[in-house]
Amino acid sequence: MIIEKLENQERLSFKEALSLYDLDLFTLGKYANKIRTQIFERKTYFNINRHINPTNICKDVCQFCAYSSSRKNPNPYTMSHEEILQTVDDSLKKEIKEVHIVSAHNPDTGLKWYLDVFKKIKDKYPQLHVKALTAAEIHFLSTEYNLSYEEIIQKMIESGVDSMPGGGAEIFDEELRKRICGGKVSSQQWLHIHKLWHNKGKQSNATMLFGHIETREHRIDHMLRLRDLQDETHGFNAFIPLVYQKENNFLNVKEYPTGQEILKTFAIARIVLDNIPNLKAYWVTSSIKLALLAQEFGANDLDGTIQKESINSAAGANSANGMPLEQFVQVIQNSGFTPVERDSVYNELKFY
Ligand code: V47
Repeated sequence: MIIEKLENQERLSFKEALSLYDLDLFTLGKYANKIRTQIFERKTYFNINRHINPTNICKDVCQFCAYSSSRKNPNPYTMSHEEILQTVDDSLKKEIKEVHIVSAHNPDTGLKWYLDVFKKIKDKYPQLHVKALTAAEIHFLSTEYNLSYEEIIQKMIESGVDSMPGGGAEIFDEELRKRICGGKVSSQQWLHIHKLWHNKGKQSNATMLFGHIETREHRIDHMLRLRDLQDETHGFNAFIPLVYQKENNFLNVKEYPTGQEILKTFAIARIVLDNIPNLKAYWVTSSIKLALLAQEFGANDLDGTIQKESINSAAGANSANGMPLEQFVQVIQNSGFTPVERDSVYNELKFY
């Protein structure tokens, strides 16, 4: 019986995990929250960070993407290193501890443009954590410049990249992946790149894009592939379910997933991913209100203040300017949780 397994916190099979969706929301929430509370009590983690998206010119075509300039967004741009450094400089006034740098796959900039900026940031601000280059970008750089994944990873480490973000995972099912983002990094390659990164003793995150044309089966399959890799490497810090935003792209999805479906997916992730410690409700895609509610359904992390966000706001999310620190702390407190500022690898820095 599934309830017995939940009571005993036993590991679930594919079929059992899928059957969790048939439970009512509160039963599911009760078990997810029990696990969350055992590990984190009422603490909710966040960091003071800055997202930078240095170019939107992309040789790949993802149906869900509204950010790429080759799609419906007509404003191509590429930032110079000086502009990126100036952005970091400005953000430091707001006491950021992390820069999260993710770009499109721009074939015109050259490899140095992608990599040298990390070294420049690190030389100038050695205390800053650089989270940069998704597995999709690493695959792009590897094919574009005829280098192995290992070589790109070595260059990232030499340039000062501290950790890898979880982007580009989308949905691992190969058939579906072909339909929504055929041509870019495959599921196998995405997982392999993270494994290579973990084998260097480094940490990363993992995302899942849901609420578009995937099924519940696809989501469970996605989570189980991550659970398998995590058993091997233990390198994933956080799992981040990204709620699909439907504006300005080419994936014709009329309906938005319900709040219930989103919360169930968070709760199931907390239960199924028994080896990934942190479950991040990325408020940018779930909305802040649902992210705060997700704290009761297994989520223990709300990402951060962000300051500026281009990828999801291009697709309709209300996140273009991030959220001021005071407000961020206050909404977490008002929702009955204790905001805890963390660093990028989940050391606790400050309790509010
Ligand atoms: O990989 C693109 C997604 C991701 C849409 O590692 C969309 O801490 C929703 O990966 N609707 C980039 N999502 C963001 C990302 C991320 C965010 C926060 C924290 C971390 C982390 C990683 O955004 C892309 C893609 O999966 N995305 N378009 C869309 N229409």
